[in-house]
Amino acid sequence: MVSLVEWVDFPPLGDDRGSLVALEGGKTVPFAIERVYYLFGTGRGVSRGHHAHRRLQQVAVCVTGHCRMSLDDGGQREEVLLNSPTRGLLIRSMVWREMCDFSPDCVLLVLASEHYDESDYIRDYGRFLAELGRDS
Ligand code: T46
Repeated sequence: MVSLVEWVDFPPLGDDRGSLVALEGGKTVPFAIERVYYLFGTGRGVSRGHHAHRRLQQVAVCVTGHCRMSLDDGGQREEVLLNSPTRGLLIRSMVWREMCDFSPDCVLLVLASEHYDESDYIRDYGRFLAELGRDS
């Protein structure tokens, strides 16, 4: 079975002054970037996400701290730890995602292939399975 976990590596361009990572749409990021947002200040014990996107593709990079993300394509579920500013997680369309275990300093940067569109969200797991053609 093909893994849902696809990492995108961002080589650090630092020197003795410190580190720098460049994120370029269509190059280091495998789509044109239409939107950037970040999650921060997530409280202890809070779980976020709990949805899928019909079309949207994203790359999530934990630039500070750490959190966990689970990915579910309706057939398998995998969980990863996001804890590196030089490695992003590619989240394809029609993948259910949940995030938890945010460290207090976690800043999760997300690069998105489309502008914000609430109609692209599937926020009900049964509906997600139905749109995949699977029984809940
Ligand atoms: C995702 C995970 C990783 C906007 O108005 N514009 C935006 O670009 C975004 C992303 C959200 N919003 C609004 C919608 C909600 O009223 O901000 C509020 C919080 O969004 P949401 O509850 O969807 O947040 P998360 O953390 O559950 O999910 C977010 C992204 O929405 C989602 O696409 O994949 O982060």
